[in-house]
Amino acid sequence: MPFSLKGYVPKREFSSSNVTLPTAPGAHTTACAASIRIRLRQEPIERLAGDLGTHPGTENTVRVDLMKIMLVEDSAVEQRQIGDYLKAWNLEFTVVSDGAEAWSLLQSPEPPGLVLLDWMLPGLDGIELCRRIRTLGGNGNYIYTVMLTAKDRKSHLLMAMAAGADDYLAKPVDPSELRARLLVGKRILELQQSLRFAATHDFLTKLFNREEILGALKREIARGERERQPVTVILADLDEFKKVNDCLGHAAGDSVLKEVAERLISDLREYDFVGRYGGEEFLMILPNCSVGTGARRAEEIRCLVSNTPITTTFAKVPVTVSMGVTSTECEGAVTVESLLQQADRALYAAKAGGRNRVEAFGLREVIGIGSSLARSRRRDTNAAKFRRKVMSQGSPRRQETQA
Ligand code: GH3
Ligand code: MG
Ligand code: MG
Ligand code: MG
Repeated sequence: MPFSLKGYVPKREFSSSNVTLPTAPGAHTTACAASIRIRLRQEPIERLAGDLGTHPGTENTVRVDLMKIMLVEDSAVEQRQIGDYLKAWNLEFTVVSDGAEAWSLLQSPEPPGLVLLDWMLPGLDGIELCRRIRTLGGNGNYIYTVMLTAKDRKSHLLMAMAAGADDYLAKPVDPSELRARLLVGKRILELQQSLRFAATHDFLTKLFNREEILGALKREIARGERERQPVTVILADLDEFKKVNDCLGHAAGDSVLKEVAERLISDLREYDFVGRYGGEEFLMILPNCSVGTGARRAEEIRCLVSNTPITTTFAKVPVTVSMGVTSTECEGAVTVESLLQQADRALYAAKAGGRNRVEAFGLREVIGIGSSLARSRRRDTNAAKFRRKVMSQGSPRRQETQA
């Protein structure tokens, strides 16, 4: 996410503090009443020797802090012992001594990836907490749960697994066994994250896919309503893109799509969203942005896409884009469908008006892009001439045909 450069998952930062774990029985009561957050230098996981070390992260994503660990344990002795192991391995962790408090932290927007969970706890016990953890996951993040307990009968093991635990570790905790459990947890979390990324992102451009960008739009409309802030939507469509494929081949077309995606991302703010809406269509969402500002932003993006030709294996391809802009401020019921319909109509007007231009739904005069339209048309003519020239010279298909 939180890409969120929208389209990705945001990187989290943790507060840095040196926290002394409680040393005497009872001392933890105060120290752990609030969760203890520990950040161990700058490189929390990466410096772990080998096995628990780096995980690759997917291109264009920002890693979620998969191995941020929460230790839920009410015994000061166990807290210190397990805490010492985690510290020695340079892992980032939080200690909580009460089941109810752990539950409230687990429901936060950025919960830990892995929970080491004691069975017997004040407030909620570990089994109940485990059951509740399995009701979470609406945001797609899996929480890997390892139950820690002195109970060692097979029936206990079964009970923990049935409640939703992923693994089980007998107390007193042996460091090698703990490390082994963490390794498995890390592997499962990485796998889960890569599956989630694949399910929510476009394979080629690594932007949000259609379903995900529409989900983001729905959420942003609701947020805008709550906060009484406008949300602007930009629908962008590459001009005459079919010709790129026809003349230079599909691979060149793919390179163009990837580069355009990069250019779109580079011009957006951290809290904007961009996704691949269809073949050569992109949808951008600009929260807290009026339609006038949105149209000016679209114009900036249009220039960024068209100003420099895109280098592909076969040729440099001049690319232009047309855009339709609308916002929740515009007339009409504000729904995902109505906004998309308005953006689509504005985009259609941009295409009909000669391409390589921005049209805003119902606000053409107000946003004052009239002067840029003349420039757009001139550029469009130049770009079209250039494109024709490139296509006629650089086309591998044409060369194949001629041969
Ligand atoms: P217009 O200016 O009217 O939008 O013209 P256009 O050629 O861009 O539009 P049209 O809808 O005729 O063609 C869109 C093309 O986009 C056709 C399709 O082959 C191509 N396309 C869609 N998805 C991909 C893709 O993933 N890779 C490549 N290389 N081409 C794609
Ligand atoms: Mg206990
Ligand atoms: Mg299209
Ligand atoms: Mg097109």
